[in-house]
Amino acid sequence: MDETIKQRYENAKALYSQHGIDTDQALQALAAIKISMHCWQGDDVRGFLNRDQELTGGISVTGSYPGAARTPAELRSDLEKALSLIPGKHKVNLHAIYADTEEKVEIDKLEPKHFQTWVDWAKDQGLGLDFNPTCFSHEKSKDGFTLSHPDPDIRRFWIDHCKASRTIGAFFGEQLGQTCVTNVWIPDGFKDIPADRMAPRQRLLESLDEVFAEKLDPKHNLDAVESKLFGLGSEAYVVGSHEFYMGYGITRNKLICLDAGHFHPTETISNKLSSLALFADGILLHVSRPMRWDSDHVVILDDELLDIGRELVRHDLLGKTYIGLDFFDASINRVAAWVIGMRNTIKSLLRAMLEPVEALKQAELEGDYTTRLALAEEFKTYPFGAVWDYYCETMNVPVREAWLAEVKRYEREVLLQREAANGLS
Ligand code: RNT
Ligand code: ZN
Repeated sequence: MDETIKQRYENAKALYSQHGIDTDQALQALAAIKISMHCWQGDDVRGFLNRDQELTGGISVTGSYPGAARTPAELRSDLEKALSLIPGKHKVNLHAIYADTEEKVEIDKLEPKHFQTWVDWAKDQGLGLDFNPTCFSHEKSKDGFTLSHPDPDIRRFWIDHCKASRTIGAFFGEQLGQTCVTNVWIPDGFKDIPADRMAPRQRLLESLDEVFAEKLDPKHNLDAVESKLFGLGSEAYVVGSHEFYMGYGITRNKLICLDAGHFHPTETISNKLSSLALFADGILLHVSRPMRWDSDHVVILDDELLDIGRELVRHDLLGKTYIGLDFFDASINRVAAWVIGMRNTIKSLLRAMLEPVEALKQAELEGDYTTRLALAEEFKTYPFGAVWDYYCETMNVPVREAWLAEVKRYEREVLLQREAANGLS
């Protein structure tokens, strides 16, 4: 243990304890929280099945930074590198298109065996896995509709794909002894003003009921449904809106997924948690950073991220909330993108744990809003960094920006070699 880090931590600990905040306890609680790191940051949401298909569904990745993973082995290597620079034990979130198989398999026929290598790897690494059906970047979704498609044959295809995905999720959960969250997001929507807003929603409702008809052991798999307000090419109308999935999730006992980029630009998901938690069985978060639109920027330690952390910690929602990341930036080193987003999300939780919540609530109850504001502001410059550094040191990951040198080395020795190999072929 580095003496300076330890000394700074002891000083910080004393300061926080004056407000009854136990930093040791906070760090213990923090170490128990798993964040689901999305695999798709590593290769710009391409996956390994149908690599010739373009990315569709109204989502978009910009940038051409070298070194994107091209194979499951490369992606796993990149994930391992990132995870080695992030404190704690976490989960990896896969999409169906990341199946690791030589077989030419259609996505409605995917089986657990197509993900066996991922499970073996996760076991070996001590990781949990989460899952998502991929209802985009496919011939059968190219007109923009999947589970709500007017053609029953196309609906059938996507229903079967989602069912297959749940089976795979349950397999992950059972094999790894950790619940898998299988999240359904579909792109369905209209670019321009619809004549009928109701019929697609009615069809989606029926399709989902069929997808979820089979009861699965909740210890192995939990289902989530993700809403959205608009996408590229679905500006006028998205079938699976927030209201739709609020109703669906609450009546069908599904986790409701809130993606930070899926609402109006000034609307925040942090402000929704304390409402939703009163009614929903559970919540899944897609922590993302929308800039002017659902742009999926790497999450930074901004006010909204801090507020998400606060809401989860203050209302003790961590037990019923699953935290996942969802961003894709191809303009910077992809491994660094993961490390930055994950470390920031963990920091936001720690920051929240080191706030004088009881004093703030008491001031509020007494109508003393002056104290509430003063205390909240002063705490912003408390030595949070000393506690964070100590946490990284005790968890055996690089302290402060030391991780960057490791990513740069990996870029030189591994990522840039991929480009060189590409150039030769
Ligand atoms: C799209 C949704 C969805 C996807 C991933 C790849 O707007 O946020 O979660 O980003 O499934
Ligand atoms: Zn999302």
